[in-house]
Amino acid sequence: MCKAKSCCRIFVMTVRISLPALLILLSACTMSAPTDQHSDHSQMETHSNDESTLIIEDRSGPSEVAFAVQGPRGIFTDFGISHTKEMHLIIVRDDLRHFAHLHPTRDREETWSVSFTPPAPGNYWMYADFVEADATPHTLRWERKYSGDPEPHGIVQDFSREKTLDGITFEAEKISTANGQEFHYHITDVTGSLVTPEEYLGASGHSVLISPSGDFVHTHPNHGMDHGDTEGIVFMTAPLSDSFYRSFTQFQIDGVVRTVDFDWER
Ligand SMILES: [Cu+2]
Repeated sequence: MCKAKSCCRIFVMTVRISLPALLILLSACTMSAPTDQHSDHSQMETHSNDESTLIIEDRSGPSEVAFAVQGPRGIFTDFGISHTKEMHLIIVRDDLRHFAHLHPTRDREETWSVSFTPPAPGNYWMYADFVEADATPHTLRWERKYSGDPEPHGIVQDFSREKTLDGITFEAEKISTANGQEFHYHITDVTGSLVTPEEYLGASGHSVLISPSGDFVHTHPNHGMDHGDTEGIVFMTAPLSDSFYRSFTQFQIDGVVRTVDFDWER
C-alpha cells in the first residue's frame, strides 16, 4: 500500500505505453489517496514513447490547473504548435461524465495555467497534449482529486446514435476497416439541412476517445471541411486497444463550440 501521500498525487505518463502499470499503482493507492485538491510541487517519473523523459510538475491552485513540463535538463520549453496552440489540456472525470478541452497559457516561470473548477467532485484525469518544436507528440497524464461527494458516479453506457444540442442534430456511426475504425458524423439543423462546421483550432472537428482505463486517442477529420458527400465528417483511428470508449467530439457551429459524446464498443 501507499505510505507516501505523494505517491498517488501525480501520475505522469505517456498514455499508451504504461497504462497497466498505472492501473496497478492506482488500484493500490486509491483507498489512501489524499482528497485535497491542492498539490505540492511534486513530480514523478514518466515513460515516454520517444526515449525522452518529460514529466508534469503540478502547480495547481484551488480554482486553476497549473503545471510545468520538466525534462531531463530542467523545465522543458521547446514547444511546437499543434492545432493552433502550444498546449491542449483535456480534463475528464474518471467515469467519463465530465469533459473539458482547455488551452492553458504559459507565464515567465514556464507555468502553464488555466482556470478550472470541476463541475462535480471526483477524480479527474488531466492530459497535457502538445508537440515539441520538431513535432514529436506527447500526451502526459496526471490526476487531480477534487474532494466532496461525487454524487451520481460510475459509467452509464449510452449507445444512442443521435443526439440533439440546441436544435442541432448529430448522428454518428462507426465503421470498422482493415486499418482501424472510422467514425462518421452527420450534422443537421432543425430544417434537416446539412450543417458544415466552421474551422476550429485548424480542423473541422476534434474528437477525443477515452476508455474507462484512461486510454486516450485524439483524432481529426480526414478530409478537411468536406461535408457535402454522403460519408459525412470522418474521423479515423488505428485499431482501439480497449473494449469500450466514449468519444467527446467538438465542432464549432455558429461561433459556438459544441461537444457531443457517443459511446462505442470496439
Ligand atoms: Cu484536436
